[in-house]
Amino acid sequence: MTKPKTPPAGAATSHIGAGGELHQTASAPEARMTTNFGVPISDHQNSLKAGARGPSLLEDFVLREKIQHFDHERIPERIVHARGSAAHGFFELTESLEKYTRAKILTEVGVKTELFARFSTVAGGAGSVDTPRDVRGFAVKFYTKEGNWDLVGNNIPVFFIQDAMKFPDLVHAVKMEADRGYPQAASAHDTFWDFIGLMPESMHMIMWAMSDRTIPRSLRMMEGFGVNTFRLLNDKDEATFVKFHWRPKLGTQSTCWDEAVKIAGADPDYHRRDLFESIDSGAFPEWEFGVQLLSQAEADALAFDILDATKLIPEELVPIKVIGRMVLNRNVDNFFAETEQAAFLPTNMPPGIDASEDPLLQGRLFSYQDTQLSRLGSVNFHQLPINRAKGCPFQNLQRDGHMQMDIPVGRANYEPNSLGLVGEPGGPREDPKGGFRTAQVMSDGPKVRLRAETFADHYSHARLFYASQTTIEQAHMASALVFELSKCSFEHVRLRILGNLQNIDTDLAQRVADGLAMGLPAKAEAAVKPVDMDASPALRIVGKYPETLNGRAVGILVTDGADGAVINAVKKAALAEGASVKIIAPKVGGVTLKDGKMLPADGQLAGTPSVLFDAVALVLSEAGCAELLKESAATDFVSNAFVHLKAIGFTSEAQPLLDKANVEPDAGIVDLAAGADGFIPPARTRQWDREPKVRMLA
Ligand code: HDD
Repeated sequence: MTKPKTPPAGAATSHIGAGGELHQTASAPEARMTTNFGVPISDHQNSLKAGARGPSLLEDFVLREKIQHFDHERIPERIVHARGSAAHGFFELTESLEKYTRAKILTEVGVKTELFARFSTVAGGAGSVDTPRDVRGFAVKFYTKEGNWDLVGNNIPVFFIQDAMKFPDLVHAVKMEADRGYPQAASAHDTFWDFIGLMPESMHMIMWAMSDRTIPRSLRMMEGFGVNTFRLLNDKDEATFVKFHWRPKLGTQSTCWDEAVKIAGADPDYHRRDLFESIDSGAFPEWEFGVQLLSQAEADALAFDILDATKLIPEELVPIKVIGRMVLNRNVDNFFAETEQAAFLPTNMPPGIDASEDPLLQGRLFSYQDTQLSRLGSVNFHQLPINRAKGCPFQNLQRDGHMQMDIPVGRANYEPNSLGLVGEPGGPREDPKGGFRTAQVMSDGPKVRLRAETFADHYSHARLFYASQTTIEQAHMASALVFELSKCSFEHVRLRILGNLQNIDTDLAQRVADGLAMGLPAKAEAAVKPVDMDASPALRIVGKYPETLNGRAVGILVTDGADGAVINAVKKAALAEGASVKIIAPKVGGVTLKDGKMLPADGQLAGTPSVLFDAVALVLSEAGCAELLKESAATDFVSNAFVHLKAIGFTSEAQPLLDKANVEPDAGIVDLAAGADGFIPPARTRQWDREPKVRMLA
């Protein structure tokens, strides 16, 4: 692929002047604009007309080619995960899994493998916002030496349904409603909760979906999971079950719900921008890569079925072995060519990795290849630069088709042949030893449409997840359920969910019922009586992420007459901890500081609200503060920072604004008179203790 070069200013100009005279400057061939077939274009401003004021001519192939290309610039968006952001990077193995697999990517320690990672929301369209309550896709394409490996996961380790047969129903239910075309990118509506209430197998995933995991602070601060159980196969074709995990170096961090809602308006591209800017600035996002490994006997000994994607294996039961890392270090050059055309296929597995019989995964093995055909329009989509195997050659005898981008050589396009192909006698042949082999799994049952008995327990894992959360997170889940169900207009839909919740936790069910001002219905009938599992603290977020300013954003609100020394001290201390810092002022041109110096602003107050930062400092002059008291954007800036549990540093001149915003003193409200140091520790995290004072949690 060639990158278009920007012609030097004035290199290729040609236009008809007002008096009809032709102005021209010749340009070098590599600088000039051409048609798609290389014909140099003399005028890119005006269409060909019969006279300066006459009709345009059909003969104008330059205009027609340009408009026609434009007319076809969009392709169908993904039916799910349409909204996504991506970047390039590498995977580096730190510990070999040689005993379990012959996949080179998992056995060659120290080798760096190129990769492409795409993160997405699920329900919204390609132009929807970044911060709805939604599961996030976490898809990684490794360009291995033995073909592409696509690990197409989510930021949640379980799924809503057990069998691929129900996937179209799930997606129809969550996306905008069929008759009215709304809501966009939201699960808070009747059809979703109607379906969920009728599908008790979804209850575990619902607990995750209602947790803060679905309102991530940043794509760089999300865990990732392969979700389905896969197999590793070693040289002797011995199989081991495996679950794949990604753990962000910055820890798993979330926004507050009210904050996420406001970010959607303030910066719909919040996550996309954050990913792009962090990579652009050299702060490369990084994840640890881990595996949970289980023999058949270990899997059989578990109280649940590892082929059921609504169940997780607590890491307290089977520890996660960290074996590598992923670093994203290069932004895409072209969003469409790379992020949009990237086609992930769970069937892309190198030798040594294999699928399991998980009936959800089995359906996925068909669906992705199929969807790419309608999305990308050709069986040759694997030849697009972003999808092409890069770590190794690809050669076979498949030929022709729409948009064949290569020129395959040779006379014989069949196998076996004895005419020679690709320079080798007989052409490419299968490799029984090194090629992909499937695990030899016994399968001799009758053909049936049945759900295994071992899939029947729909509540124990939901109980495990809820019971493992901190009280803060449990309260957020109850509030999220109240919010979502309050958007449902059918009482029977709400009641059915409440009945299901009773099988998870009676206190949770009661809190949600109270939040809806409804009575509690009877427990939903459970196919299998739920059991209590040992809590898994690893499933929490609060108290688990590292308290650090690394990767976080600090906003400093300033006015004319502010003290530059205080601003610099806050900025220096925050930057030293790895934060990004922005100056916000009433006007984007900046402010004149106390010492008369100009300080340019990075953002104007109304367009840069505090929801875009993790901690804020108010460095104001007395007169500046008096002006801000007349501006609701300033009061909102402060009161939102307070109710979103952020640290607020302030100079004494800002006190009237704090008072107007109803800010009450606590450990996160820091007077900067003593220097910036006191502001840094609370800025590293949220002030969870403040929450009960500012929010009526359900
Ligand atoms: Fe899927 C896209 C993840 C179940 C069918 N899925 C898609 C993407 C992710 C996932 C991350 C976006 C890839 C990208 O960035 O292009 N999907 C999952 C996970 C699942 C899951 C973790 C449960 C374990 N998916 C699932 C099922 C089916 C599909 C059961 C169908 C039987 N998924 C698709 C799809 C998509 C897709 C329709 C839409 C766009 C695409 O494939 O390329 O084929």
